[in-house]
Amino acid sequence: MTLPSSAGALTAGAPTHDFEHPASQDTSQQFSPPVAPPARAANVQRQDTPADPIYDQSEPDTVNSPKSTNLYAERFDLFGFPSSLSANSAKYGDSQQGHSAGQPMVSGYNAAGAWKLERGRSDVTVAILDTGIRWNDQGLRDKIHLNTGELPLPQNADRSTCTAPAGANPYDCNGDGVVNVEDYARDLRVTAVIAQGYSGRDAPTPPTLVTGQDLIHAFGDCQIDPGTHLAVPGTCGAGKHYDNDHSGYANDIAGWNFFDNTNDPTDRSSYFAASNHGSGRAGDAAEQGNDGVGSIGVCPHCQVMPVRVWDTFVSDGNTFGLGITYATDRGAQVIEGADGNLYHSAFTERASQYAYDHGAVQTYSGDDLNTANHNYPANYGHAMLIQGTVPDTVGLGQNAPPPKGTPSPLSTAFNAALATAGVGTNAPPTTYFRGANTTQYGGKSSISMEGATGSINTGAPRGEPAWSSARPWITSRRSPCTPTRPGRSSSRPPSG
Ligand SMILES: [Ca+2]
Ligand SMILES: [Ca+2]
Ligand SMILES: [Ca+2]
Repeated sequence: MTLPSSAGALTAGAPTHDFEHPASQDTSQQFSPPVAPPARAANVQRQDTPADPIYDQSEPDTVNSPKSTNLYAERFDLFGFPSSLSANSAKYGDSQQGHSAGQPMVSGYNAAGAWKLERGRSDVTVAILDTGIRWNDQGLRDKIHLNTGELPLPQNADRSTCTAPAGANPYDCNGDGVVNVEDYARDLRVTAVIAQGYSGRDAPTPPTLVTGQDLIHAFGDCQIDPGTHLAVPGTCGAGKHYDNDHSGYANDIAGWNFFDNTNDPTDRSSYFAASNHGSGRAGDAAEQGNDGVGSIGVCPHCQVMPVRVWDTFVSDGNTFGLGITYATDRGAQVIEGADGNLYHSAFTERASQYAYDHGAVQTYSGDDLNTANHNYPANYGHAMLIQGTVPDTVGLGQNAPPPKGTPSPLSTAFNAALATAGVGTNAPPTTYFRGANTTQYGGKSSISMEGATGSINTGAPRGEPAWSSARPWITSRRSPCTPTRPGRSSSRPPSG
């Protein structure tokens, strides 16, 4: 398999292995917890760990900073090994599991093991059917899947059409093997929109960086010549709309907004608890990894297609179904909904069948908040229904000080004493398998895994089929036939 060049190439003088080029390809679960240096865990997953501060900040051998003393401050849900903060308190007790009885419980679902083999590809797209996307999210800004059928070829700073390297996608202006917003970084049509500014812009840091929202504002009214892939003069900014790729949705450059019926799926919610819900789940799946910032998604090289199906996480069923058909027709290999609706819709069931028939993996949240409701479309036959389980001590204990707080001499000394003693500020879990929903719901559950809510858990496993989709034996399942298009008008009403 050839990784995109953005995956990072080893350079002369650099170590011979790193997160992107792991020394080991052993994907198996590990039962040795991390240990404080200079000792070294007998655990390949503690080699070539990603440089994301939050990932393993509470383990004694982390190479990241800042450090924490609280299990719940790190991403132990991604571990395929026991956290050092639970290795002595949480052990497998089921004698039926002879291979692991008496061993420390593995704290996560082994994404760390999977990364030894696969970290994903930019041509694998996860559709996020949720509240939308924050365009300026540092870990997602350049991970948004772009519909090149609705975009003109990028230009150089002198307004000439950019020529991609031979053999590359013609939209890959910077030749890095990935088509994303960075290919428009020197395009004056885009930089002018950024410089002029517009209402509602999700400005990144620094604000001169290009976002998917900027491309929508620069090219969201353009007619694209299907032969030259250039914008037809006089069309951009004229307030008209063109369905250039005949998808049934006009100027759908970066996903679609079914709630407002526009081409701008900016993340918004009228319900405070759903604020940025879609962006959070997108991060769970595909947040940039090994970049020294924040956390890491399960499939860190995959892209996301934002599909805004509602403004909170309990949606209209038929609108959700429209999102499923859209994502399928746009070629998403994985369709995710960490949300859902409360009624059966024949249309949405057919939409779920349609996605299945075209080879798309569907992961939907089955229920949430320690409840036993039966969400749709998770109930349908081809969906992976995702639930959450939580450790028995979740919420008990916190950092001293909190991770973003200012350390005092007393708190620093307290944390140092705890670290020396090998304990954390959280109450030690005795099990990771306290059933939030598994004992209440029965046998429909496809995946029950650590995570405070079904929503969070649906965000994470959608990354897993994504990196699986990057493997040829999964990709080969995809139907070669051209899907039929939904019967939609080729024009959309103007936004706002
Ligand atoms: Ca590129
Ligand atoms: Ca279109
Ligand atoms: Ca990161």
